[in-house]
Amino acid sequence: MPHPMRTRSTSDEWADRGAAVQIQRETDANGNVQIKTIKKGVKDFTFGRTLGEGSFSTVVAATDRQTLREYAIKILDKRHIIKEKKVKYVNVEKYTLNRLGNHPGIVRLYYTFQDERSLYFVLDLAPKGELFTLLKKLGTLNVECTQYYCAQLLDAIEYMHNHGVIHRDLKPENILLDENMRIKVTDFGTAKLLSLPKPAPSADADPSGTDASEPSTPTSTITPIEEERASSFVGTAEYVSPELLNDKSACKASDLWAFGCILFQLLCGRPPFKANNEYQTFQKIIKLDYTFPPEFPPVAKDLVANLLLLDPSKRLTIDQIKAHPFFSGIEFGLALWTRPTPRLAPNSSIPAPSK
Ligand code: CKG
Repeated sequence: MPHPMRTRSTSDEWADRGAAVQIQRETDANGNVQIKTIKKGVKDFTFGRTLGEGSFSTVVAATDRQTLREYAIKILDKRHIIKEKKVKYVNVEKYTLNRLGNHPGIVRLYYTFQDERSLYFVLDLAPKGELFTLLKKLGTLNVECTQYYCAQLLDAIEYMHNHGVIHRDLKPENILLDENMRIKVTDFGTAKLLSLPKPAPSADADPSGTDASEPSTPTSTITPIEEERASSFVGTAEYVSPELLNDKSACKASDLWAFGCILFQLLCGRPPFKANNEYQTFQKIIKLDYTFPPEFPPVAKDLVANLLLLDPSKRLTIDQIKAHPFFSGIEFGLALWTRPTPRLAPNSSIPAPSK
């Protein structure tokens, strides 16, 4: 006989069961710590315009009814994900976003909840859209703007890598802009999660030593995902690294290859490797077949040339990139996220590609 509760499964009941719970500590005027439990579900948001659509998800702008704060909510179709065997990918995205919750240049995950049909990821809204759209509008970016956006991107990549995440699909379409025109990296659906070294036990640590946001046995749970994905193409043709094409393996330096492609593209309006179809683009990548326009700034040329190297171990490291003359005068760290955004302007010495 079916359990009486299970036959009574209404949408409302689901919205409650699937609500996300966030514990917030607040200190009152007397210095006493108050523990507040915040429960969020579908009913707490007003859903607005669609920002993007993928094969398994739709991203919409939404407003928290109580605080009036705006978010982007990614709505994933549970039946479709299960049917297409993509459950692991959704989990990887959630674990990754949970790991990367505290960087100004990375879209932050605030809550996840579900109802009968869908999973919901409540994320930072980046209201100014894609860096790619800005680039299309201006044609190219001048050196000052390129330095600014590339320094922010490098800072975000460093944070990801330090937290055991390889993005694997960095491209201008996945770099969004917040209300101050600063970057927010998004789309961790194809990220690779690396096992993190176990932190040394501290006095206030959870005695179980586990992180509720990730499986408690990272090696057994995460490794099969890495192996399985290493054998299939991940990423976007123009930014994919030669090691992924040749050995089907991605490493941290693969994100720095994509970084080099993006730097090139911001300055001259087109990616370094582009052909009429994916196959020809891949051929160009594995042959390192690209050229700089004659007007390309020599100092940027030196940086790109030392990133677009077939052997990932020969590419500059993040510390070497920061110390490169292209970034001279740039203060990395928090200052990058508080300094004013430069006036957005194209690179007048490089002709914009024809539209
Ligand atoms: O996670 C995602 N797949 C995702 C997110 C995260 N997709 N989008 C929509 C855009 C992604 C890049 N390509 C175009 C669609 C988002 C997203 N978008 C925005 N803010 C936050 C997120 C969270 N903002 C946009 C504003 C204007 C146009 C497009 C996006």
